[in-house]
Amino acid sequence: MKLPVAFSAVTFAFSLPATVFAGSSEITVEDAWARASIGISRPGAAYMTIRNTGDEAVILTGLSTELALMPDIHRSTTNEQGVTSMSPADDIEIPGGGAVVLEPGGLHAMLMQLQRPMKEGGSFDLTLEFSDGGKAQVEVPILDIAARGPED
Ligand SMILES: [Cu+2]
Repeated sequence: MKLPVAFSAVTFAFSLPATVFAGSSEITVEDAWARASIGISRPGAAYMTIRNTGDEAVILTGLSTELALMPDIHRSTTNEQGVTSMSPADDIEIPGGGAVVLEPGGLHAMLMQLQRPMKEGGSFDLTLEFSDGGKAQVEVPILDIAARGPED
């Protein structure tokens, strides 16, 4: 499923194709999804594929959303003992012609300090910020609490 993204807050009210011009490169966001939350005491997470169809690398530097006061990009890792932990990821480079996948067990958009529960069937807007000043806004559908991947 491709979701619409838009270049800036000025234009996001319009329905645009799933392409954003982040400086010299073209970024598309595909297959965004999130799980429903039980409440707001635990952080939520969102997943997606960020594709760079341009020639030059673009660096994802941050996130913003009205849903959470502290959104951040995290990376989960599992050590040799099988213990999984996560920590803030450094800037994420999306190479020209490449893609970065945010998925359970790996990179994810961590949504800390939720402002409201994430209810199945709802959605929220998430803005990706890039090093060249470009922004991509994606509407993230909220799937059921046990979802493992995006809907077709
Ligand atoms: Cu996390």
